Amino acid sequence: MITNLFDIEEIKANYKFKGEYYDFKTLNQGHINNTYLLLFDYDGTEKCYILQQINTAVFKDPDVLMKNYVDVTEFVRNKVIQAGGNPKRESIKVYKTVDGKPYYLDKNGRYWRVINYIINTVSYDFPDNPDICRRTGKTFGNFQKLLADYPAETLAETIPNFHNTVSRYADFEAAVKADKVGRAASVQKEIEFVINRKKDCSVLLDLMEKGELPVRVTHNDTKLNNVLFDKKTGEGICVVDLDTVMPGLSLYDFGDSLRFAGNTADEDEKDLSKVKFNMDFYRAYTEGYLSAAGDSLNETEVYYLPFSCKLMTLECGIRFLTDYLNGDVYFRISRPEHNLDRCRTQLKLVEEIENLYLEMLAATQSIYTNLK
Ligand code: GN1
Ligand code: MG
Repeated sequence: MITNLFDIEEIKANYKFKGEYYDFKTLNQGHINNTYLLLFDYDGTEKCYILQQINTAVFKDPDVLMKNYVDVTEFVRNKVIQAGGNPKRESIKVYKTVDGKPYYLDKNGRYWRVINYIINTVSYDFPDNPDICRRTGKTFGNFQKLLADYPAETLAETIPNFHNTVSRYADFEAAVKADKVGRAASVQKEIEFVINRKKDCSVLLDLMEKGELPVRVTHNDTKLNNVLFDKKTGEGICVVDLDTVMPGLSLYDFGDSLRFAGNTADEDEKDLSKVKFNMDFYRAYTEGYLSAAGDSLNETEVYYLPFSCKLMTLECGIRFLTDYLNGDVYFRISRPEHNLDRCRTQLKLVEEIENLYLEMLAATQSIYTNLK
């Protein structure tokens, strides 16, 4: 069967799948890669694989990307084995092609990878209760710890300057100036909002330069739906979407995660009155995160946890606005003003975080002190 999405015969000929292929489902949760679930009948039982098309407009060097991806997933797998866990459920495995490659380049020049599908798990697009946040914080805290002794120098930057907020700001300024698709005049309010917060963009990088914030190996895309929870136990068992694992700051992961999990509304909600920052979710996430990673963080990292929520939300708002100004060339959109709607929720959330800032600082310090 040839769908316009992929040619299953070509994919099948290049991988050693178990069983007879019978169908696929589209699993497009993210804004970047295209993801499908391939279904096979293996002697009467269903066997599933994940097929992903790598977005080469975003990840420009698939060889570098897949080297990182394989190295990181194997590192995680070995750690899981060492800790007596179940690598099939707690780590990602990259299936090699018949010629032993970690990806398949199809006849149309598209890059594909096949990874394991972890059954009996659930992921969330919205945290229904603080406990989900606590478990997410714990899972990302553990992930941070697990990568603590990863040899960072062997890791390439799959997207250079990914969370470099100074360079994100410069890209935004350039997009405003170029005004490629003539949208700048209609988003003056959003542009002003960002310009007024230019100073925030250099705070963490300055601390990094001074050696007060250590460079670590981080995930860099810690959205709630990048954690798989065990259906039975409810525990976070596997962190997915590892394309952006690179050297970074722990605060990038913490802030980015709460940008998403702390928002009471969807990332693309049009009704901004629904967009609030949920302090109960913040407290629960922070408890989970610090219980897992707290003893490996320094005091500056802990002090800047609330600020990182503001900064990473601002960064994401800047990225959506920049993409809107550039004519929607980066994030997948499903309606004309999608990136603008996303940008607006993020900027509203920045304001909410600013208003709660002192409360967040106090909560963080008290959680940290209680854990010590
Ligand atoms: C993208 O692919 P996805 O949806 O997990 C983006 C993140 C953004 C996020 C915003 C490689 O993540 O950086 O925070 O959208 N990933 C990349 O929802 O740019
Ligand atoms: Mg994702």
